[in-house]
This record gives sequence, C-alpha cells and structure tokens, in this order.
Amino acid sequence: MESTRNRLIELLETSNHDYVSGQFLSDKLKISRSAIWKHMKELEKDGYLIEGVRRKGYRIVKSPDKVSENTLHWGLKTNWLGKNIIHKTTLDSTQNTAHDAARENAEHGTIVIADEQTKGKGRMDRFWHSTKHKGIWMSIILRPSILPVAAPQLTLLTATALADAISEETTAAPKIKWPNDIMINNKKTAGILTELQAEQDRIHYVIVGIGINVNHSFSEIPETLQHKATSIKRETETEYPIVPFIQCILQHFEQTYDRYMTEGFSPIRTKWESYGYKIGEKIKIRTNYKVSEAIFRGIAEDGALIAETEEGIQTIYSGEVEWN
Ligand code: BT5
Repeated sequence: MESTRNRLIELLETSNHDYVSGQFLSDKLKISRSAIWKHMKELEKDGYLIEGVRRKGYRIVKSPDKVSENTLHWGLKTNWLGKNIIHKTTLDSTQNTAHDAARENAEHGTIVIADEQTKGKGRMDRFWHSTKHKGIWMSIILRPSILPVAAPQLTLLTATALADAISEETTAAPKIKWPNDIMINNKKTAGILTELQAEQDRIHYVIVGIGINVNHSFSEIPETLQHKATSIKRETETEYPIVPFIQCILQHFEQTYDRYMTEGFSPIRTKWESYGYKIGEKIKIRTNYKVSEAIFRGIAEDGALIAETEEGIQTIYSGEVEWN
C-alpha cells in the first residue's frame, strides 16, 4: 500500500505541476481508477492538496510540511544533491546511517535525515540534542576529489551555505563562529560535523552533518544549554515551515559546493568572512599551555583561523580558541 502511494506521488511529481490522467496512473500502477481515487483521498488526509479535474486528471497543488522523501523531492531545485534521500522518523544519529550507506556505495549527494536523533553527535564525541520535529538533523554524503587536508574547507563552505539559507528563509542575522557553529544573537543555533573516511592522499567519502535548531520554543531548548543555545524561532518569534527550509539549504549547499569545485576556496572565504563572528574583535588563543590575547583577523586560504597576537600573526588549525 505504502509503496503504491509513493509511486503515485512520484508520478504526480514528475508531471511538473501538470495534470496526470487517471487512466495513465491506473495503467502505470496496475490498479483500478477507483483505487486511484481512494489513494488521492488518503493523500489529502496526509496534508496533500490535490486537484482533480474531469477529463484532465489529477495534480498536486501543495504538499504537506512534513518531512518525507516525497515532500522533499517535490519542488527541489538541485541538480545532484538530494536525488537520493533516506528519511527516518527516529535514528540514533544520521551520521551513523550515512556512514553505513556510504560503505554500501550510496551515491554522491545522498541525504540522510531524521525527525529526531536519540544519540546525535557533536565533535569529539560530544552530544547533540535533536528534539523531534523541532529542527533539521541531516547528513550529506559526498565523494569529493580533493585531498584529505582540504576537508576542513568543507565545514567552512557548509557554514556559508547555512548562513545564506538562514538569511534567505528567515529574518535572523546569522554569524559563523569558526570553525563549525552558526550563531544568532551570540547563541549557537546550528552546528556542523564533518567526518571523513580517507587514506593519506585520497578521500573515500565525507559525511557532512548539519544540525539546526529551528522551531524550538525557549522551554524546548535543553535547560543545560539555555544560556548558550537558541533556535531561529526564539530569536525571530516566527515559526518556519521545515520542508522549504531544507530545500533552500540543499540549493545553497549545492551552489556553494559547485563553486568551490570550479573556483576553489577563495570566493567561499570572502563569503565566509562576510558572516564571520567576532572578526576584528578580541579572542584568546591557547598555545603550549599559554593563553594569549589576540585579535581575530579572518581566515586563511586553507581555512585556518588568523589571529594577531603580540608576537605577530598566527594561524590556528583547531580548537584552541576562546571566544569570551
Ligand atoms: C557540533 O559539535 O556543533 C556539531 C553538531 C552536528 C549535529 C548534526 S545533527 C545531524 C548530524 N547527525 C549527528 O549525529 N550529528 C550531526 P560541537 O562543536 O562539538 O558542539 C557540541 C556542543 O554543542 C555540545 O557539547 C553542547 O554544548 C552544544 N549543543 C548540543 N546540542 C545542541 C543544540 N541542539 N543546539 C545548540 N548547542 C548544542
């Protein structure tokens, strides 16, 4: 039943908003026209708005704001990203499912997305809270032909794509905190986790994990994080439809990634710096058990953080930065 329904939606979607005749659907699905009609009624119960016109057929006018492979495909304007979508109601972590899929040769651009995660992962085995239906919890499988040392640039390009999408879909003003956080009003709204499977000079695949707090009210943000985490709804006092938001992220991600592959990191870097959190401001750098005051100057061509200390310019590659 479920797969006939999915096939039916696929057939309606490929018509590109045009009518599809009941006869065509019944031939393709090998079920009667009255069975087609019953399926249409069921789709309406699921939130689809379907128009049926005599002698013309059916067309989808609106799909529901409920994440599924079908709703995400409908109206998705990407060329290669999200052609293959794995959606589950609950997963421990979309990263784990994405690794499994990648090992089984899932294609470049495959998306794994869940309504909730029970063991969402941050960097260094930290926990990522992923409340059901409140945010976007997804992983993208990529097979880039870049050297493993360039992989951190993928985190930075993902952050610019997210900042672009948040700016387009919402009234928030996102800032990117190096290397992997999106901040709104000085609080963390999204995080990125880039994991790779690689040899010294070759990447087998990369999984880019994206977690965004979208529609949490204040009390739905875990109490232990309320001082430093937020949601887009909380900052803008608006609730956002989730399906178009995800589609917008995928479109920006694809554009940014394609640009990176053709033009290199330079244009990404400029864009990144336009969203950079605390550029020109004081930060602290921890090196060899010493903490020094510095000014955050921007990012280098390879994605490293550039800090100006009393001893001169330093480039920082990972985690030794204090922002407060
Ligand atoms: C990150 O790590 O920010 C990467 C988060 C990536 C999550 C996505 S969701 C889809 C995919 N599947 C996964 O399992 N993961 C990815 P990090 O920089 O290490 O930050 C983790 C820290 O952020 C935690 O230790 C908390 O302090 C805080 N945190 C946890 N959940 C949060 C949330 N929902 N919003 C804001 N901050 C959070």
